[in-house]
Amino acid sequence: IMKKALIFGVTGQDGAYLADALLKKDYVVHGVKRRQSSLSSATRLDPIFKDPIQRKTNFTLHYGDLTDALSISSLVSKIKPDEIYNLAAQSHVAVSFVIPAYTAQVDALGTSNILEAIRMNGLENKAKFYQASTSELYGKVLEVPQSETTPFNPQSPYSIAKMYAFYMTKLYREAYGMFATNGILFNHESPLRGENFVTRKITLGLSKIKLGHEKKLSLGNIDAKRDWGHAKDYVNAMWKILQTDEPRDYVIATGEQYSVRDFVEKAALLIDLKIHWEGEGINEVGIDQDGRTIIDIREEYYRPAEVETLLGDPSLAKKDLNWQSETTFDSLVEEMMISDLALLKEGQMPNPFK
Ligand code: NAP
Ligand code: F7E
Repeated sequence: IMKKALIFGVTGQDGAYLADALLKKDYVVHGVKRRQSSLSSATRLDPIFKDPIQRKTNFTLHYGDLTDALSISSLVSKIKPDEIYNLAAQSHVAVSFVIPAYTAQVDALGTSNILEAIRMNGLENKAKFYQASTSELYGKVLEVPQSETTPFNPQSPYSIAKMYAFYMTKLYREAYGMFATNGILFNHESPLRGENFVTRKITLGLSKIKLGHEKKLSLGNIDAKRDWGHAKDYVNAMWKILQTDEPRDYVIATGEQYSVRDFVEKAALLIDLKIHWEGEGINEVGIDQDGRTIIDIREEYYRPAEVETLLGDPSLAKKDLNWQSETTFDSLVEEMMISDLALLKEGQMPNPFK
């Protein structure tokens, strides 16, 4: 019989890649989307629903919201899933400083709502639970590189809400014997990345400059360093984490680090823009070979507290899960640039799931 998965946050970047991956593994997939004013809020799922030979018959969307405990409980009791993936969140770190309480409602209490729904419906021994934890938990890092044993030191309302969710997941594993696990995922990107995260902002912004739609791209702290992988590889790790014999938490990362500045330079070179930098701090600018200022720095994109550097140690995942990041930094940047250029030129991006 086919396994049933329930994905919260199915309309997001990871939700779309995970739905596609599970359908390809012959799962019956149920996804939860929230009510939005626009009917096109599930556009990341279009390639799945539009594919004629696709697995769409095994794919159902339901309305629900993480802040509505009964809506979650009723979905869990109706579907009785074998695997539950909680990818739903207010996931933007900078925005979490503006709406901290809402971020906690969704990212912290929302997770508690799912865990309770599993328990109260008597599914502790049936439904495996995956929680989307994050490298942001390490925050102002206390050890380099960061592994499963590195202490947390969160620096944002987002990461503090996620810390509650991390420990609730661990608690339900230890207190109730549930198969409940955290993937501590470092940044992962793709053509489907939200447009206000820095990588996508860069590939979209540079594409607009290249095509003459815009003159400049404004950024914040370009010296921040991240360990960037590809969402496609990372959703595979989520699935693997739920296929082990013993539930435990795993760091998922590439083990390599680049700065935002590196990302900008690499992406620009792919469209024949060679950037050099002048000035310092918020007065720094990026100038191309024709002397045009195409990058500037704005205070508004700095955060009240910054996470300067993140670098993961994925060796436990390699050992236990036989998982490792497959996509190089260069090919990640290239795929995102090609996709955004196509999107702006032709009104459509290449199918990201091919
Ligand atoms: P994303 O693109 O922002 O997607 C978030 C998803 O959560 C969307 O489907 C969103 O729905 C949904 N959502 C938000 N509030 C909700 C609510 N109240 N009820 C139900 N659903 C709600 O995030 P992502 O990049 O795919 O990341 C997936 C998860 O992993 C998130 O929990 C994120 O915090 C975490 N994470 C991400 C990274 C990364 O680098 N991408 C790294 C570590 C951890 P709408 O489409 O309606 O907005
Ligand atoms: O920022 C700097 C910014 O917003 C990366 C989320 O998926 O990954 C993500 O969080 C860095 C930061 O991602 C701009 O200050 C400079 O240092 O792309 P980001 P994030 O904050 O690392 C973690 C793992 C998650 O869990 C989160 O859900 O880039 N930066 N200039 C900028 N960032 C943005 N967004 N915009 C700028 O203009």
